[in-house]
Amino acid sequence: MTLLLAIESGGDNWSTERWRSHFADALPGRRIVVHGADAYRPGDVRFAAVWKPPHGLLATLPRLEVMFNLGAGVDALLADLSLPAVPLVRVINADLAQRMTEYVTLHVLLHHRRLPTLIHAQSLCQWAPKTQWAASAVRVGILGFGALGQDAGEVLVRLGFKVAGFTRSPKYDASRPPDGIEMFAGAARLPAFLARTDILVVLTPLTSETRGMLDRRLFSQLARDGVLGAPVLINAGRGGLQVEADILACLDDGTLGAASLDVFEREPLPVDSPLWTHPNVIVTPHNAADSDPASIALDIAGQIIDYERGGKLQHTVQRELGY
Ligand code: NDP
Ligand code: OXD
Repeated sequence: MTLLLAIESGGDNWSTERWRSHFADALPGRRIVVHGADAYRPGDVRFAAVWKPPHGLLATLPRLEVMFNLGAGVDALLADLSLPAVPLVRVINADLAQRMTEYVTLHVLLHHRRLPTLIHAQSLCQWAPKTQWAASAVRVGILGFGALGQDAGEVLVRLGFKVAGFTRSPKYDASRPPDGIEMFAGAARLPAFLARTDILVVLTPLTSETRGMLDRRLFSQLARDGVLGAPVLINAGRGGLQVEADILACLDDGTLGAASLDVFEREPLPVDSPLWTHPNVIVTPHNAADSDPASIALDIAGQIIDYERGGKLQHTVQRELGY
């Protein structure tokens, strides 16, 4: 079998040679070819491991059996309208969840503990203690309570926050929700979920349903009676979920108090975006949870070996839903 590796993206983490060497270790004796670097016959490729490959590339592989996306979100891949109709597997892995949980807890805690205000006071050499509330006084709502949201939710509960999770479809028996987490499901329950949320953590995929959902209409339904004074937005899902003009306007008129944004409508965030310099915004460059080549290559190798023995693929994407 030949596995084609096709990666087209910026950061150090996506160095093709780094990924190639982990795949070579995980699949000894198999042929691994890198798009753009190695010669290969398209008809030999049975598996492709990809991150934002050029549109049209996968359609040139007549014997392709499975596509493995090297991240959790498949929106960029599904935007390729020529994508072959073979199974698409995405990343669900403990390392990725751990990294996202670190990001989410870091940002929930820094807003809860008012760190931006304290750092600002330090820059002015001001000793300015601020009231610190108990975590139990703060209601965190995780919009998109999937593989990543659940992991973060468990840690936030352990830290003492009041946590709620929102899913598109009912996932949990109402009498047995995940430990300590209040569950909401379906569009009709979104207003109730938002109304009890002081810190909104967004971990939904980008689909035709979710595009642009983080707008003024949604922000104005968040709780107005929280101890933080105004609601906080943390978006580590996708930039296409958010309307940046609304975020800025809502920060300026107090509908939102602060935001931590890891993802943007355009990436890299253009240098002239007012988000860079807004005093109540923390910008991170889409690296809340990097894909780890060592563990992901091992997971994919395990799936390939199992699949060749007749096993069922895990974590396949429901293309009709877009995630
Ligand atoms: P999952 O598919 O496991 O979870 C997605 C959750 O979103 C599910 O609970 C799903 O509901 C819910 N959802 C889907 N559609 C809607 C909707 N229309 N309204 C409200 N909720 C909805 O994905 P993961 O947890 O693995 O990943 C989530 C996203 O995080 C990825 O799609 C990716 O975009 C982003 N990501 C960002 C990274 C970064 O570094 N910034 C790194 C990794 C991922 P249901 O349970 O009913 O299906
Ligand atoms: C992902 C990402 O979807 O890194 O995994 O954004």
